[in-house]
Amino acid sequence: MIFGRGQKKKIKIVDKGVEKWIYSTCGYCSTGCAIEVGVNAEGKPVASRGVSGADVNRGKLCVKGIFEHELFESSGRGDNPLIREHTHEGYSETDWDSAFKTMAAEILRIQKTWGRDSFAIVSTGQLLTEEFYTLGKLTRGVIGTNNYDGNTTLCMASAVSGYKRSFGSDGPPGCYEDFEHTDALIAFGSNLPEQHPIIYWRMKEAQEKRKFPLIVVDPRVTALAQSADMHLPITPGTDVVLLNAMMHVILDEGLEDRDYIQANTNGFEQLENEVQKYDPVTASKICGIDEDTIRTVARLYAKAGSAMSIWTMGINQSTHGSDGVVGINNLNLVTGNIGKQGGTSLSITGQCNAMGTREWSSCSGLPGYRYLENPEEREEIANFWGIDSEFFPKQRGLTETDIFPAIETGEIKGLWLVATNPMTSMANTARIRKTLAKLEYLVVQDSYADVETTQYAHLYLPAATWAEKEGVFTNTERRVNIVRQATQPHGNSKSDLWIFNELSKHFPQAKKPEFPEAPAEVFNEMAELSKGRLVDISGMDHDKIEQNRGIQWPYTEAQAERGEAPKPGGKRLYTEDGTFSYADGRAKLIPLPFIDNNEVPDDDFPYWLNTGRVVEHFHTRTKTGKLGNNNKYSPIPYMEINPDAAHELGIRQGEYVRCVSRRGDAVVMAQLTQRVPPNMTFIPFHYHDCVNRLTLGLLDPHSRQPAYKQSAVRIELLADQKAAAKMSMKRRDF
Ligand SMILES: Nc1nc2c(c(=O)[nH]1)N[C@H]1C(S)=C(S)[C@@H](COP(=O)(O)OP(=O)(O)OC[C@H]3O[C@@H](n4cnc5c(=O)[nH]c(N)nc54)[C@H](O)[C@@H]3O)O[C@H]1N2
Ligand SMILES: Nc1nc2c(c(=O)[nH]1)N[C@H]1C(S)=C(S)[C@@H](COP(=O)(O)OP(=O)(O)OC[C@H]3O[C@@H](n4cnc5c(=O)[nH]c(N)nc54)[C@H](O)[C@@H]3O)O[C@H]1N2
Ligand code: SF4
Ligand SMILES: [Mo]
Repeated sequence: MIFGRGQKKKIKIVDKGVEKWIYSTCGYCSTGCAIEVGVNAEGKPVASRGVSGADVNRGKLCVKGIFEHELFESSGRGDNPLIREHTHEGYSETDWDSAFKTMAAEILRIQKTWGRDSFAIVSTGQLLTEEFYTLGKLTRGVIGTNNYDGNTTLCMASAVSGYKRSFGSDGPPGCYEDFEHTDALIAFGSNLPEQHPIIYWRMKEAQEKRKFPLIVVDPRVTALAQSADMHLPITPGTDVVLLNAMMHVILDEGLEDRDYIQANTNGFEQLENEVQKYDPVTASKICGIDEDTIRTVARLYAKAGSAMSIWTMGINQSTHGSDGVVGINNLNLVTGNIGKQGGTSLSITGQCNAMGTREWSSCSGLPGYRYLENPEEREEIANFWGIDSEFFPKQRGLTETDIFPAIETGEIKGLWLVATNPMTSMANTARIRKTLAKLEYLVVQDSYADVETTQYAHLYLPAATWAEKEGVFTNTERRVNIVRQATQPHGNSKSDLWIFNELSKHFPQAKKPEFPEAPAEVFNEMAELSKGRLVDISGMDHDKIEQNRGIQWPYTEAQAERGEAPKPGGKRLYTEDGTFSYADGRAKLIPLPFIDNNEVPDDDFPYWLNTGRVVEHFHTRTKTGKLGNNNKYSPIPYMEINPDAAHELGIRQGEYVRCVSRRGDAVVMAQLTQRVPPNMTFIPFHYHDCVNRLTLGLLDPHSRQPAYKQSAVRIELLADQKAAAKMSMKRRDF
């Protein structure tokens, strides 16, 4: 039978028996999509759907969000706390109370023997904000170690550092609505269609209406680069040079915004002197972008009515990460593109709550963007928590990337990992493995018992995840949105908030902060502490957040009392002259001399190793690796290699190769593609025992973030393809 258009067989949507939809916010990336979890008559989550009235995603979800309800009962989840005395022994199950008793006793023993800072804590960007705030309170107010950081050092540290250096405070100034007003957009090292698919959709919708030019700076022909008006395949690690050269052109041709510079910035002359050295001809030899293109892009950006820059890990994960961010801020300050519609410097965040940890976890300071270095701010928090301010350290301790070397040197003896998996996500994992094995005591608190780090743990604490609990996330555009509990925690796992609260009871201090149990109460504490701060959330509470489908900060108590409804979107920072966070209200223009200090390809290791992500997987695959609908796209480790390079090496599509760096080797399947140039390979970092065996991870001097995207490797075809295939298929594991 021939079907005409009108006679097409109707697609039947399977009735999943949803009885109730529960409001939540996606727990993967920082886009912050509002999502509803459908539960059936037995209370079991059976579906996910986007929330149409939410400004962020307007009903849409990507391939991760749409299957998110499946993760609650995915394999490998932790049921009960597990304990053992030595890491070569098997685990036995224990009850929560015994787990807390031994954990507190071990922390106290280590601190008594080796000093307060010898026990370190490393957390994440994936807890709820109330949990971050409570962990911060426990760490800063009770346990008292200064070696406390999060995986955000692997992710957003350069953005934080760059914002602080330029504007005097962290806090991305723009919002998604800027796409609807901008006249030019540059994306630096950001692959929106795969990593933030719904931000991409928002951007694309806006671009289709107004046809503003999109310029993509990325050494790879990413999905975003494919749809760009101009693609600048930059030499890895040299964005600062491109930015300096663009400013050279802008100043040389008098295209800068003098009025804005005079009213809002310091340091113009120093910047001008530095960028004079970066004429496009000289710069093109370093950054690989030809001089005419540099000039064209600079003119286009400066002449646009409003222009915006976005960036992600291509900038942050570099030895010039913080400088790259400052360079982007310089460009936007010089062209008057901060705090105006469509004119901004917008860091696209990574994890669902990387913003929440920056604002409230006290990792690098104290709650609400307060500094440990500031005596009044120490006093304020100590009074609020009812403790002695002398208990606080007077400056920030080690970052995650410095905590691991401090374990090697014996300075740190105990470690508590909360929702992060450094055995797969840190650079040079062979070294991380040895480091973890050296610890006297390791606690792993994770939603999955089979996460690689438990191999080295003395105690494993099973945590509830995402919509098994309640609290808020902050997304890329500073929007606070709520996760409501849709289902009970798996097995005997508990919310991270409950775990922190219970553990606090096992410390003996007389003077201790209070630890409220209900997430809404914890939120109210943060709201109180936010009054008058940049991150003012004092007009919000849990119910109001849900009613509005998320609220962007700042939203103050005064606004709420005046009955001013939160705007649906479009909120910006620094919209008026002289409102930057430095004492004089001005932003800093900072000169950025470039020193080439990366590992670069040579005769022995002739290819750039670039690393990153793919749309269907999230990070170390503890979640997406277990979900058939996500894992089936890319179940085994692979590399992108240019067909010309593959031809030279005698490698055909689908063959297995060994990739070797100065640190180690990894076996991957070759995918031939023009996405990478002939001198580069790209390997997603989602797989255990794979690309991070190879990476060097040199650190940015300001942010301590690793340069995951710049190492050198050689590539060898494996002689025994059958054995490699067998080994690789075994690794499909989940
Ligand atoms: N599907 C999915 N989405 C995610 C995540 C995930 O794991 N999976 N993770 C989330 C998190 S935590 C993060 S941080 C974000 C990351 O989001 P993105 O940063 O967009 O993703 P990456 O693939 O890490 O890197 C982006 C690009 O940087 C480019 N790059 C490499 N070196 C350079 C350079 O020197 N200069 C420039 N300009 N570009 C360079 C790479 O070629 C790559 O295409 O994604 C978030 N969203
Ligand atoms: N080569 C290379 N390496 C990279 C990167 C790269 O681009 N290239 N990117 C870096 C970046 S940007 C990032 S953000 C890091 C990410 O690195 P990781 O943080 O190590 O990666 P995840 O797999 O997200 O680890 C989160 C862990 O938390 C657990 N978890 C999830 N939800 C919860 C919860 O509610 N409670 C608890 N307690 N546990 C939970 C998960 O099961 C998982 O084990 O990787 C970095 N590593
Ligand atoms: S774009 Fe990000 S927040 Fe939205 S559904 Fe996908 S993973 Fe979740
Ligand atoms: Mo990240």
